[in-house]
Amino acid sequence: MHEKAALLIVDVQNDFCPGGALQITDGDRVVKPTNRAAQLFAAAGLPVLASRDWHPPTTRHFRKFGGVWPVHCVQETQGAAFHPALLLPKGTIVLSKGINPEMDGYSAFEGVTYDGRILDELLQELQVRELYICGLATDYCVLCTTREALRKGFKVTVLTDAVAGVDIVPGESETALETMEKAGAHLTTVKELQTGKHLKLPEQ
Ligand code: VGL
Repeated sequence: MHEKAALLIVDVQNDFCPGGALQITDGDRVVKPTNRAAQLFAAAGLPVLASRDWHPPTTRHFRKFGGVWPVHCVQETQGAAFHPALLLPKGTIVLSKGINPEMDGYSAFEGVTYDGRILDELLQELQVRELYICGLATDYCVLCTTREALRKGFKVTVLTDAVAGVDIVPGESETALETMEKAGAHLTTVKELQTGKHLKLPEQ
């Protein structure tokens, strides 16, 4: 069976970008390379998936209810919307996560589609065994998603020029990339993807 790759864009949302409730200093830097990666995957006929943090107003994830984070990415708010310059190709599968008020929802594998489907099931159906991961934040959701994908046996490549981190402690994003690499993830860049050496068109 032909096993194919998919692009998984993690949480490129307003609240994680400059001006947002949990802003990453240069979070919006990922938008352009992410758009380029999405275009490449779409042109190759490969699936593009995009997760979004999608919290209820009351969740233990937020500081005021016992968690560590300021209120961010509350369902249906502007802060939870994808960055306005993010271009998701037609057919992009959106996964909403962090819906359970008892859980942080860091990993995209906790996400569900509009019609309630989960990532595991979708990837199996799409015959995807390889994930290219980019987005926000390197040291939280990208890290957790990557680790979970590796645990589940996916081949994982992280696009290092299309990720940015919270870095509450300076250097955490760098450490997160090292952790991902040690756990078995490959690191490359969108720039490198554009050379065409990585993506093969799916077999017809
Ligand atoms: C994230 C911190 C809190 C992320 C989400 O998307 O990486 N980080 N909630």
